[in-house]
Amino acid sequence: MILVMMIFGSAQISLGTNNPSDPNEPNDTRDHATPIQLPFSQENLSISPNGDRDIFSFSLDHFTYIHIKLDAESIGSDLDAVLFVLDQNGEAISSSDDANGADPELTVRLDAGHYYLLIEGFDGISTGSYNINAEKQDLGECVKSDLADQGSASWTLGKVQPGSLIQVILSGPANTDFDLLLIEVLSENPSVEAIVSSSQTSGSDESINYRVKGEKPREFIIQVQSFQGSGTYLLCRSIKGS
Ligand SMILES: [Ca+2]
Ligand SMILES: [Ca+2]
Ligand SMILES: [Ca+2]
Repeated sequence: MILVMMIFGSAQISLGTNNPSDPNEPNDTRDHATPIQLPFSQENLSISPNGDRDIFSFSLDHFTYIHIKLDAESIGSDLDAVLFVLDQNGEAISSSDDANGADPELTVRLDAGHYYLLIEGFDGISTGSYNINAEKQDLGECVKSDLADQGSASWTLGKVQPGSLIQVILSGPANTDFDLLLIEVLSENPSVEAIVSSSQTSGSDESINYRVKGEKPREFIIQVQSFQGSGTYLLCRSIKGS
C-alpha cells in the first residue's frame, strides 16, 4: 500500500513538470492516432508519463519524400525521443533516434498509401515535451515516361546559374535497375559532355543533389538509363537558387 502511494506521488510530480496538456491524447494506439495533413507542425506536445506513445496518421495519393523533424533536447526538454514511420499494418519502415543531438530527424521515400508516425521516449522511460514538423519535400517539375530494357533517355535542363542546387529524383518500376546521371554540356559543337554526378543503386529509386560550381551559368542534361528491365518511370527535378 505504501509502495502504491509512492508511485502515485511520483507520477503526479512527473506529470506536473512534463506538460500534461497534450491536446492529442489519447493517441497511444493506431486506432486512436491523430489524423494530420502535410505539411504539419505542432508545438508543446509531450511524452508523459513513462511509456506514453504518440501516434499520428496521414495518407499520400502519390509517392513523395517526407521530411520529419522533432525538437526536444534542442528546446530544453528532458525527452530523448525516438521516431518511427510505420506502414498501414504498423510495420516500421524507417526510424530515427539521435540525428540532431538526441533529437530525431529523417527523410523517407513513401509510396501512395496510409502511414503512421510514432513517437516514444528512449527505452520507454524518457519523458518531456517536444515540437514536431513533417512536410513533403518539394519534388519540383515531374514527368512520366517509358524506358525500354537497356534503353536511355535524356532530358534537357538548360542553363543553370552558379551556386544553384539541382535536385533530381527518379522513381522507376519494381524489379528493374534504372540509373540516373547528371551530365554537363561543355561544348555543343563539337559535342563535349561530362558526367558530373550519378546515382546507381541496384534498384530504380535514384536521387541526385548537385551544387553548380564556377562563375558562369552552365548547361546540363539529365539522363535516365535502364541497366536492366523496362517500364514507366517518374522523373522530378527542381533547381533552387544560390
Ligand atoms: Ca503524449
Ligand atoms: Ca500518447
Ligand atoms: Ca539503379
